[in-house]
Amino acid sequence: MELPKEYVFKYKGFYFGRDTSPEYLDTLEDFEINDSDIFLATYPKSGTVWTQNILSLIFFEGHRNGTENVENLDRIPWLEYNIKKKDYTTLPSPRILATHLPYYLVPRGLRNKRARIIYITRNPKDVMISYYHFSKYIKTLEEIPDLNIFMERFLSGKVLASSWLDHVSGWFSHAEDFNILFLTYEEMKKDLRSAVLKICNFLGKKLNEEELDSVVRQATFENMRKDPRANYESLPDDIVEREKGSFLRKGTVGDWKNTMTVAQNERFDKVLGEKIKTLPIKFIWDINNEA
Ligand code: PPS
Repeated sequence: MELPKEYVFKYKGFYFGRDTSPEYLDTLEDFEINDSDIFLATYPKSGTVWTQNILSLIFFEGHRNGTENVENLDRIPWLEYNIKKKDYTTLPSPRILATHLPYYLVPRGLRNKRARIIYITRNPKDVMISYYHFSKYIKTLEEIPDLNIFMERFLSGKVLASSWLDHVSGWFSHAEDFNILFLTYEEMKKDLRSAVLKICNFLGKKLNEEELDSVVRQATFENMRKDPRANYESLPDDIVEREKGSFLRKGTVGDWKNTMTVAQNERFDKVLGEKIKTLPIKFIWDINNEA
């Protein structure tokens, strides 16, 4: 089954949304990489917007102290969705770009291992539930109100960004080709300060205690929700269905338990359970129960 063409198209085996084109994607292999570049790579709904804000707070003093009012979408734009048709060569250094690309479609220059990549994973049940709600909120995604149907799409990779498992296992099994730091949404949730420090260490950025406190405070779910630079609420009405949700929805670990039935959970485990165990990640499925 192929997906409706008005929402997505397939390029080199991967589903993209209509905010990009095959012609633009063709250029990305040769997208010129600077040694100072930073890429934030994720499968959708894994903590991209959160980490975008953390990186903005770490690197842009004006963002941290509130003297600059630049939205994260402009600060850290999407590589493959150049929505505002910006010239990315003019971004201030270090350039920071977000991407949902699989490892095999990123610019070739990243393989010289000088530019840095941060890859965030999240337990796939929470990813799926977050994605399910998101598809109702975003008009450019096909809305699938029935979770059973959405789950089958998700499990078979018939969604924008294709298979969660292929994305995660691809990046992990090719980690040696890149200069990459892996983090999980759940570790950020459990101890944000340590996660911010890990990011700073990886990126060679030194913050004093006060600056670190400020990053952590402004990157909490509650504070980000209130921050117009970080909450994506300025997206236009032709993209979002405001009454149906928000980008920062719940921000918790284990929300899948509130939504999936026992049967749905069993079905999920039947398809992905054994495969997940082959990944080098110890997923946390519920913040109160790490088994
Ligand atoms: S996207 O559309 O791919 O860019 O989505 P992404 O940003 O990767 O993931 C969205 C989920 O991340 C949650 N989020 C946060 N959780 C905790 N703390 C903070 N600060 C935070 N910011 C964003 C967001 O709420 C989405 O998860 P759900 O479960 O839907 O709430």
